[in-house]
Amino acid sequence: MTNDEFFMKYYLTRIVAIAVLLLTSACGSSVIRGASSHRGHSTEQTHPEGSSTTQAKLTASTKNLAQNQPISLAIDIQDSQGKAVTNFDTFQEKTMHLIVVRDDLHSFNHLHPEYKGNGRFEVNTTFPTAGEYKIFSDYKPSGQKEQVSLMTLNVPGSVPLPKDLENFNTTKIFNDTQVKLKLSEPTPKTGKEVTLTFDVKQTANNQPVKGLQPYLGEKGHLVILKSSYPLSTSDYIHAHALKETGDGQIAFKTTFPQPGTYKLWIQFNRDRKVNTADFWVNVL
Ligand SMILES: [Cu+2]
Repeated sequence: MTNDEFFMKYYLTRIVAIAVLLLTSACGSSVIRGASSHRGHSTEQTHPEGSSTTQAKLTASTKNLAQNQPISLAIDIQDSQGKAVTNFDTFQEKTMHLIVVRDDLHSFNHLHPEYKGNGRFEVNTTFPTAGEYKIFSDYKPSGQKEQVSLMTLNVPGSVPLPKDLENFNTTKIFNDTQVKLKLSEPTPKTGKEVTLTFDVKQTANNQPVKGLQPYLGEKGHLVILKSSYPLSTSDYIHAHALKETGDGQIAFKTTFPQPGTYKLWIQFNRDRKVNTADFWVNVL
């Protein structure tokens, strides 16, 4: 088989797979239902999917998804009977936090869909590469606990090879900012609380960055996902920053629910620009 033939066959396989997907989803539209469950990994394991109280329904503005193509996503939050959930509490300054990752955790996006009423949220975005994306929507129906619903969206096309192999560097440098991760335990253990401290310094003089501005009401935001296939809501941890930390320090306490490899994305606001640094951590 020549290269051209190989790629033609590859694309045809993809197209057929997507056609099947569209045909099997309701009414031929790209609507995918996501199961939901209470946030928090500890309750997660004791509550099977069946105990969901709300669900998220995803509708993409086009059936012809492609990488780097602007797309609008609508997310409808419904109760277990399919009736719209209409009232939401704000937390961390937003009514919904949307974490979009490619299933291999190579791509990360944190969005805030706008509430349009009648249970519907909308957001515009693009998907940087082809692949299977998992969308975690984090929201709080009024008077209820924070909920996490999971949706899936497939973006067809050829998947590029990773630019570099994942590394476990504890220092990340971008432009004039350096972020160093320190763990209270060199190798965290399942079920044992660990403190994660991120030191944010200026690359030029190695001095702590002073006066980090709040990002969504906190000094920083941390999303943690366990590398799994398929990803599920039990792999998702949204940690809250500790209040009392020094200049350029953002700290979190968390507990890893299972052994495995986790990816961490720390987001913070330096000079009105949100920076994202990612790290991998092994948990025994
Ligand atoms: Cu958010």
